[in-house]
Amino acid sequence: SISNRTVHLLDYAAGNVRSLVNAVEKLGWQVEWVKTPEEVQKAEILILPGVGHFGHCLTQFSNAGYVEPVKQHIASGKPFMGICVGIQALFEGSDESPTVPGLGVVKDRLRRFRDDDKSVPHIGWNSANTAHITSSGDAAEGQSIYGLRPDSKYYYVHSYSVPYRRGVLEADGWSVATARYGDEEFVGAIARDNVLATQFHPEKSGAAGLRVLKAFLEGRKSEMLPQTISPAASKEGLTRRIIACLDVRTNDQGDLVVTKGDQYDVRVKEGNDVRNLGKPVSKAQEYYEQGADEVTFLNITSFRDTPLKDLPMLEVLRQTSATTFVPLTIGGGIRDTLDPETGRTVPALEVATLYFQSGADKVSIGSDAVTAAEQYYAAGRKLSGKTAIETISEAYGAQAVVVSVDPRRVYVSSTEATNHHTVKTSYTGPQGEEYCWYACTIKGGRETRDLDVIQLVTAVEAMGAGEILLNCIDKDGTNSGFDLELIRSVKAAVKIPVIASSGAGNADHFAEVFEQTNVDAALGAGMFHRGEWTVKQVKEDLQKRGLSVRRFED
Ligand code: 1PR
Repeated sequence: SISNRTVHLLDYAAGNVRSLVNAVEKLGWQVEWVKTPEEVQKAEILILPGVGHFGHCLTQFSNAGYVEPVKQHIASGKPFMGICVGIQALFEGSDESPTVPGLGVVKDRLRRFRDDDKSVPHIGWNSANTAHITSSGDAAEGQSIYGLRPDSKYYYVHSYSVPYRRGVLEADGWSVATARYGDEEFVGAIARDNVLATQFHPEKSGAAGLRVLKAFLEGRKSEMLPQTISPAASKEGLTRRIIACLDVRTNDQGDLVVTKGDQYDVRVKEGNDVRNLGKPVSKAQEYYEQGADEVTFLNITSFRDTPLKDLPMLEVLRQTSATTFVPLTIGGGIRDTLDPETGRTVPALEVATLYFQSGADKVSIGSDAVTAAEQYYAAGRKLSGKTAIETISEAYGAQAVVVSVDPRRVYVSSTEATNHHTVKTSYTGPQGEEYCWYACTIKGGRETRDLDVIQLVTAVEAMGAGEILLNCIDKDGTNSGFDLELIRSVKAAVKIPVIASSGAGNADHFAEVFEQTNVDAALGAGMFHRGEWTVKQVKEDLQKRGLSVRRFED
């Protein structure tokens, strides 16, 4: 018998569904899994999650025989919710995989965002604006669908979307919530009768997202907005993303602690202990409550341990994803790995899957990306199809793969002194050199390679990486601000989003990097761990300067 608070999730090897389970359970509902097409009919409320590649997901979905049973569920009038690829599946198809049909429940198709004026994938917090629903008379003034609010922000991570054409889906009876990215207005969510579908991830959208999930589970399709909220309140567009980063390693007693390097040296001067700045799970929760838009864990001793033995790191993710409802990135040790217990080499894709199943939304690849890029150039810019970036991106989508770059400045007297991509710098070198290039390093900066950051980011973009985490060893831990010259040169070289990292010491540094470069996100570590600043204070400061940030919602 089904207790009246059971919801069924259709699990077809999508990405991180653990967070969705955690969100549903936090709202007081219990999750049952649908594992076969026959089991679909026992579902009263059915949620179709989905992360990653449209073609990959829909092919698995239809090969497993789910198309008809899911269409019957929708036709039966029982509640149905699609999330991310789960909304895309409802359409007729996507340019991402032109030969793979969608369910065709909604008459329209998905197109790729243009990347001539903005980064693609579209990653971050944007609107799901229902304001025009009331203006078109579909609903009374101030009415909303499923708790969506015009001034709330929701977490999106996708490269394909349905362009919004006013009145078209509405003519088919759909209510449409929209968002704007650059000059493209697109569909953020749709609702009709028993169906709600969201391009954003409600389980990753903090309190605003949980509000939508709760309204769906409780069948509250439309409700009046609180008086304090006027549809005009919606501030269009993607907010500036502020990320809190926790460098994590085992201390000499074997406990996982949050630490922080000083130009990558994490040992404190006196006593030589590993700097211990707290417990990973509680620090992540603290930053979530301060309004961090994402949390990143970097397991900085990973090149010693094998991730399979990194059960503590998997446990940290399981615990964090139970209470922190914003995207989680995990880095450190994502590569083909020899498991000493079995003597078997575990492919990077299997290692990444362990992390996704534990609650990670993105994996970050550092050293292995440098090795892959060196092989890419050695093979004459030919893709092998076997790298960690390619295999994980193919299975989980580009947006699930971050490449973490650990560059250090190499000063040269002139541009002719090296074949590498140089920048003219305002911070002259020790002998007054006016040019420098940025050399990639591996093993946490312990080994410098003859590969520059432009070569690296160009290669990994070609392999299907979805985002660059751009650190800088010279700036790391200095509280002197980000390396704007490095950031501008990388932003000019790739179309995928870039996260500025290393050197942040105060809110001015965040304002500076957003005002003086077109970087997509900015990350802080030490300044937050040492309690000098909270994420909330940084965001309030940016707000005062007129920069769009997501306000924290309880
Ligand atoms: O090479 O795939 O196993 O990944 C290792 C990961 O660990 C990489 O992402 C690498 O950047 C990171 N890492 C390795 N060693 C260190 C170290 O510090 N000894 N952390 C390290 C590098 C970069 C950021 C840092 C920012 C901001 N730290 O994590 O938080 O620089 O710091 P700040 O705001 O305090 O200046 P793999």
